[in-house]
Amino acid sequence: MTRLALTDLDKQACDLLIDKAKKAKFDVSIDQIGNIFIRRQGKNSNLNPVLMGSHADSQPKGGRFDGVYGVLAGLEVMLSLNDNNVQTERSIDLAIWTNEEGTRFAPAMMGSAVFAKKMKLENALSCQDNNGVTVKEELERIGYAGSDDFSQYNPYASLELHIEQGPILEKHNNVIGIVTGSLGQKWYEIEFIGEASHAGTTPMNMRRDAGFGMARAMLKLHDLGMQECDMGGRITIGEVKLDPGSRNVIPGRAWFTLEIRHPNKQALEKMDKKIYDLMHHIGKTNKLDVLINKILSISPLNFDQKCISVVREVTRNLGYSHEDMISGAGHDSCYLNYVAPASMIFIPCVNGLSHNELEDITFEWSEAGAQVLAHSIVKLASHGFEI
Ligand code: HGY
Ligand code: MN
Ligand code: MN
Repeated sequence: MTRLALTDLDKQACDLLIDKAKKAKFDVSIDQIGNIFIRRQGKNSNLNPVLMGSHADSQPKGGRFDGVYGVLAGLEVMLSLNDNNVQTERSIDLAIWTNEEGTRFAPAMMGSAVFAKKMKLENALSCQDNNGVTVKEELERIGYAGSDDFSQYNPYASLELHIEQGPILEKHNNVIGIVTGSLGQKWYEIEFIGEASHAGTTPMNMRRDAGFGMARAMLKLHDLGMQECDMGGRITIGEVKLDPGSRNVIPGRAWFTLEIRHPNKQALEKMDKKIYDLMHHIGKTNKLDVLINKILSISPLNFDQKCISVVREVTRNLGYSHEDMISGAGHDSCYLNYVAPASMIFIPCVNGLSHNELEDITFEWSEAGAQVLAHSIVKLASHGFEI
């Protein structure tokens, strides 16, 4: 699956979802960053709606369930309420957040960040992909540059159903993860700048080799990640570019992405400081300039206790095995958590694998997640329920 944000495949998926929603007579709105809101009307339109949501975009060579499972389950919940003539007090909304993965256009969770006013719309619209194409140009090209104003939209509560993308639930033989919080994360783009020159004529001690500078940095960053391993810290380098990128030219520039994650805010800040110190030390000792651009910073967070208790009570009543857990992955709910009582529901994935074509779930897990989402959202939307 390679359904990158704002590509024709992303458009195709969203067109399909909107078509299903319109056939079921749900209202559909699209905001200026392309977030899609599908509404199933409740009895009392004066009350704030309850919100489900997730994303449709995937990683390159990613899985078929990350994000889109939560969207399809949300739509299935709304269609099942129609089939059973269930009228809820509050309207029920389903959001499809633009560019959750942040792989084509960094940073991640862009649509929900703009919605939660944690990223300026104009900054998001000006983000470029590797070919210099902007978010704005692509939204216009695929017809998702919406104009519906959601700046005053105030969800009563928000739930997101998602695959865990990790090994814990399957290992513990539990079907439902009651998600109580999420790791914090920071994203950087780092570049070492040396001097391109001939691979054959330049003696080793006269080089300013950005490539080997980056290699030294990568090893030191790996050590930093391993030091934090037992405390739940993580460090990943996902993309690397050498310039000019020729096998017989000493790289003059070496650019790479770096992301760090940690459950503890202080530890995350300490890792952040160590990264700057390390990179500048490597630059100095290897006669290289260093550019560090931090493009995302989200603190570790706790989801809303009331939302969590609704999910836990529903899961217990439905008899599904479950456990509390924090999310290693970032999700749109991390931003929703700033603007509404929010929490998440996880189901396992086979061998804990995600962001990989082998990502898979069982029908039983899929159904359990959808049932917990359905009963939780109906409870939150019911008459007299106070969060
Ligand atoms: O990277 C993440 O945590 C998410 O999958 N976008
Ligand atoms: Mn996801
Ligand atoms: Mn993902």
